[in-house]
Amino acid sequence: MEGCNLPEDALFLGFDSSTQSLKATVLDSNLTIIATELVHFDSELPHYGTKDGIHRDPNDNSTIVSPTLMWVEALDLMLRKLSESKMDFSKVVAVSGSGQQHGSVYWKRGSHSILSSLDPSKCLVDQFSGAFSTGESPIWMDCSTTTQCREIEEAVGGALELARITGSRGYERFTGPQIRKLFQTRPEIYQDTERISLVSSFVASVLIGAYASIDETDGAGMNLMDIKERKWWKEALEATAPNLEEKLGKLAPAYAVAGNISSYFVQRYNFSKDCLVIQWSGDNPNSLAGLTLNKPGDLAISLGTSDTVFGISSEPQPRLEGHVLPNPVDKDSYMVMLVYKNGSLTREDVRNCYADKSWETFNKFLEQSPPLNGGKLGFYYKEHEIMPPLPVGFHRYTIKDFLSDKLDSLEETEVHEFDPPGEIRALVEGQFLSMRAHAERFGMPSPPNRIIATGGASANKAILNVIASIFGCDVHTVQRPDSASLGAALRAAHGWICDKKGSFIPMSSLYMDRMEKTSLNCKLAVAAGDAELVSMYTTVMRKRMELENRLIQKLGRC
Ligand code: ADP
Ligand code: XUL
Repeated sequence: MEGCNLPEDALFLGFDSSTQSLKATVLDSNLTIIATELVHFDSELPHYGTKDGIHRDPNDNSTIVSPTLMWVEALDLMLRKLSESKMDFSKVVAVSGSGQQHGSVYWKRGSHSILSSLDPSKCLVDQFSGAFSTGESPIWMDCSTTTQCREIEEAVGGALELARITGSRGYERFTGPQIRKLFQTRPEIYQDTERISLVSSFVASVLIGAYASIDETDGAGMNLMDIKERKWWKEALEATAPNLEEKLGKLAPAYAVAGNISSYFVQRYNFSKDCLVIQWSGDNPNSLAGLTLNKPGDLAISLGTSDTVFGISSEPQPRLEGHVLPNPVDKDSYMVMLVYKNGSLTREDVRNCYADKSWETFNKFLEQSPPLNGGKLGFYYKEHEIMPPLPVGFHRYTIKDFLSDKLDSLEETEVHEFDPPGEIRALVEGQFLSMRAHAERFGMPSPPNRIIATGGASANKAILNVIASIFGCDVHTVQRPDSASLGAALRAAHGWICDKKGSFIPMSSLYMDRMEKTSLNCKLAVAAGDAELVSMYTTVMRKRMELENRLIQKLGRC
């Protein structure tokens, strides 16, 4: 296979519209990062009143939304910031992007004409204020749709059948159950909606000035798509809401062209009218691309607002736990993924309580406390957890004879609190013991060939050390922790080259033979932990799973 050259002067722009911020990465034709930028929602757009990018319903903490217009205004601000930093938009030949998965946008009837007639003398936010049938987009942190999940599962023949066809059982944050809830509780809004976008296809729509398709990878996060056929699954559509297919539009591969950038951006920011917008996709799929994950034994761990673990598989078996999605940069293989809702915000919460609100103190405590924590184990759920499904609550135990192999004689004592170093270690070890146990149960390799860590918390070496000790493999990192916007920029280049060649070409042909010279190159951050310690962690992991099962039996789903 030959490598592919990109035009010498070309730039590729990738965005990531995530929970807490909008980020951008610009790659040149050598796949070197030449610029990055960030818009932080809470601090830079304070008039939306978000905390961590979201609004929680004060009367019902399972309902979580974000203001749709905030994402539009963030794009205004991002483009302004990039242009003030002398970004030459005329050199951008392709743009793509990443969106937090599952979140949905409801376009009001008639809004296609707003999209197609934007006035370049005005900012975007003023022009979109009347475009949505509801201005609040449900996002991935919402867990208010348990009833709808069970209804959809039952209608299609059970949870396992839904998982077998769509890649996942019914999950509260998935877009299908969210749409069903809207249809059931606010039918007038559902009727007044002409199009439903995901966060990813929403921003792509703004960029092309028309409704962009949902891509076949992010589409798998909806409980509506047949992952093998890469088409909407009629039974699931019917079980969700009436006339849904017409509101969703067609699906498209992630590497396809969504359209040319609209004249609004050509006139206002001097983009070339030939600049292509490549389909946007979800943040985890974009990270998979940005981390250049292509071997089945490689595992990625993303430590952003959510913690996720994902890898590649050629013949995955969807189960009641975890998710299977089509690989965004390959036509035949799949992406397998586990998702934790209690990621960075829970680490921040525990840090604020026990480590003076400082990562430095947090790391000092982590390093001060011994590996295995003397048998102190913790479950920290600041949010309703997905993996496993457990409600908000902190549970701490000390385990007697924690290194003995006997599970049936597990003796635990529930305690109110540990000392601060013990709290920090129980939190971090607990998160990664759970990740390893669930990844193994899902059939992910054990030990992995290597782990590539990304996301905000992957900048923390003390956390990476714990990962290497628990999983027993090397941990690598990329140049910048934002692999989602990097992956989007890389996918922009990939989509552009597929379009020029007139057919799909493997993504790796963009960087083969020159990986080390690009910004995609991973570096070893921490070498695999000591084998004896890994085996002791295996024992403790089994005990933790036993405790987790007991908690599920006692407390049930969220
Ligand atoms: P998202 O893309 O989901 O919005 P990011 O990947 O940008 O999130 O990660 C943001 C999170 O990174 C913050 O909530 C913060 O807790 C975490 N973070 C940043 N620096 C550190 C650090 N040194 N140690 C641990 N966590 C960190
Ligand atoms: C994936 C998920 C989260 C969001 C966060 O299923 O819910 O990782 O994509 O942005």
